[in-house]
Amino acid sequence: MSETIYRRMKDLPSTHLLGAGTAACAGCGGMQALHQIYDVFGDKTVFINAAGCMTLLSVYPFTPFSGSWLYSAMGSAPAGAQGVRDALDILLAKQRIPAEEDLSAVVLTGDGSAYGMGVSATSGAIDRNLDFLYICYDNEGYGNTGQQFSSATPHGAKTATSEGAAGYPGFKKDLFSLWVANKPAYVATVIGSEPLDLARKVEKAKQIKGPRLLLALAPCPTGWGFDPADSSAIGHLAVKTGIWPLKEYVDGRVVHNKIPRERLPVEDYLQKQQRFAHLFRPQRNEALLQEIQNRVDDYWDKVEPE
Ligand SMILES: Cc1ncc(C[n+]2csc(CCOP(=O)(O)OP(=O)(O)O)c2C)c(N)n1
Ligand code: SF4
Repeated sequence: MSETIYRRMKDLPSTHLLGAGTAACAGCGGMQALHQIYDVFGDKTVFINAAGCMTLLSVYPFTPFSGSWLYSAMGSAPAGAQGVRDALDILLAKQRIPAEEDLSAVVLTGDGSAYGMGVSATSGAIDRNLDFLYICYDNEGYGNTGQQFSSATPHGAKTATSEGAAGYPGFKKDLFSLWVANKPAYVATVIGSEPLDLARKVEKAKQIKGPRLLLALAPCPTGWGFDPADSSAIGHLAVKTGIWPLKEYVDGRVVHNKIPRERLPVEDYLQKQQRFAHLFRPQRNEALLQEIQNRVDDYWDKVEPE
């Protein structure tokens, strides 16, 4: 399996398979990841895209996708991928299309679908060992409808449906572990601000068959409250503070790809976003800040050095 074709930034493709001029917000971290994933994965794809920010990309008769695209309901994109896969397999078996015209079924959803409404359809697809790639751009809320909380919202964040001094009372669901528990073919976390790590993982996912997840943290200027120009900086801080571990599950084991030797304090990441402003003003919420830090520390304490 080729893992080393992306050694330096200049090895990355600059094909720009996803066209410009879309309706996405400036500085969208989800778009940043999607551009890069698409360029490495290639356009022999059918995107099955559940309702969310990215469904605004294709508005008939315009589309930025150079391959195919299909709209689905929020909870049913993996079921849609099954239909697409079956249709392609039937066409191939009947020799109605030649083998080189085969396409990959690629699910594209936000966290609202991936962590919540779509979990049942995802579970079924993994049980059936469906050959598909699932891309989740995780902006930690229902972004397209105004950033209501989702099962991916971090503890303490302000959302449209969780305001006040303590923010969201729940805890971000561990989708990575949820997938891993189902023993799929491949699972990886990525982020657009780490393009080499992302490209290596997409290349790996491309060469594997079966259910595969690319889980991309998607810094969202609109929903998180930061300047669009800071999107990559926020992404770097998510990794350097240990909030977003870069890891993959392949061949039955979880590997961390970048273990931050000296992690920055989580508040370096939190204080740059309006959704956490109530933790710092009018006075610091020391207990909640410490709780968030402790949770990150506990995570990394359990990670074996590679
Ligand atoms: C069953 C259902 N409920 C509500 C909606 C309205 N809706 C459209 S997009 C959206 C938000 C989706 O959130 P997420 O999956 O996180 O994607 P994002 O908007 O963040 O891209 C909602 C609630 C819908 N389309 N279908
Ligand atoms: S709301 Fe957030 S995730 Fe959606 S397009 Fe805008 S920046 Fe991207």
